[in-house]
Amino acid sequence: MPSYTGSRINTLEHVRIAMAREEVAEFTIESVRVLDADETVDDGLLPELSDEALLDLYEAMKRSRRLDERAIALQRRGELGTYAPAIGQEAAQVGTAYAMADDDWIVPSFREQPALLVHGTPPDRILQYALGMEEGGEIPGGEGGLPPAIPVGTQPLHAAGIGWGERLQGRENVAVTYFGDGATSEGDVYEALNFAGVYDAQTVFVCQNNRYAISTGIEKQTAAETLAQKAIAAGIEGIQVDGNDVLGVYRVAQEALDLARDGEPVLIEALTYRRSMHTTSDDPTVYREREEEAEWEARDPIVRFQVFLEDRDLLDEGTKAEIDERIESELAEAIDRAREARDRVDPADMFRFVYDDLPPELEAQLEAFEGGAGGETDG
Ligand SMILES: Cc1ncc(C[n+]2csc(CCOP(=O)(O)OP(=O)(O)O)c2C)c(N)n1
Repeated sequence: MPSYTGSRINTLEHVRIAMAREEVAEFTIESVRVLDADETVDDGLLPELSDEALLDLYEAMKRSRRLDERAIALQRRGELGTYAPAIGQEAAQVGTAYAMADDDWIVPSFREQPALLVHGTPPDRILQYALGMEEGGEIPGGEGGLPPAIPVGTQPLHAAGIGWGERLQGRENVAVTYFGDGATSEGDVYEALNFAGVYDAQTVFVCQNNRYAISTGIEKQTAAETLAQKAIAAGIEGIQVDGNDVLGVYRVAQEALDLARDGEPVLIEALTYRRSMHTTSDDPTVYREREEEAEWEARDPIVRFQVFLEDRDLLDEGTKAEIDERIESELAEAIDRAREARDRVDPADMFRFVYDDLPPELEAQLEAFEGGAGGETDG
């Protein structure tokens, strides 16, 4: 009778060796990259995209980057609430969203500016969301997407349900949902993958492994080698892609969307890096090294793609300036529209639509607010 202390491990190993075992399942996870950080291109994998489409991808990434930069500045001036920049993650999102059809569903978390812009949400809506306005969560046209989800890991379940609903209705649309590496530690994400597998949901799960969940590094998130392999237990396809390579991401997303339209859900792990703060309330300098940030700056998805376009004579100084000017004027107009929308809102609305009868403490806050106390309540 083996004792439980000291000899436990040996005993288990002994049992393993003694058992006759049969291999019942085997799997591999593949990783895709078309455009390397050193600008090597795998021509065989290049997606079929016109020159115009390639420039579109570039402009979409730059538009999102500039929106983030302007939003951070607005937040610092006290004009916006908390804002979560996607700086560094543009390729992972633009590449996937660009492969979607207009009437596919986008099911975002809270850092999805690049994907939302590509899927047709105007920048002023995104700013309105950060202004605390419910209209900011609307998808233009009223369908084809859900508002941002702040509770981590919840929205993949919604996407699995939507993807199943599309299948039940005999339609071809796919639900594409975005979440982070941290979200994969939430049970909801496994439930979503599992449900999608069982019910052949028309869903693509895009996990942006940006290496951080606020200050928690990826090494504390999982003992698994990849996040893509989390698909295996759910019986669905899992694939990894260099998330800073917009061409690779687009290529993988195209295939994933095709599979999902046929009722085969896919989990994509896009390897990327959150180059900026978690949100405007965060200071990454307290938990990560400058050297690490510098390494990823060199792998920036926009710079990498810009060099590719320049090498192929698709982008010169004139075109770059045109793109920058267009983005600046679009964003200036969007900021004006967001400010106008904000000025039309009565801030006391926040007290009006949750309760039929306001609880006493909120009643007191409302009175203080309307009495011009400027929010100085004890709530
Ligand atoms: C259920 C839940 N727990 C905790 C939080 C607080 N929180 C907000 S973002 C975040 C980290 C999310 O990390 P990840 O999923 O990797 O996404 P990323 O922020 O990197 O895009 C946490 C813990 C939350 N919003 N919801």
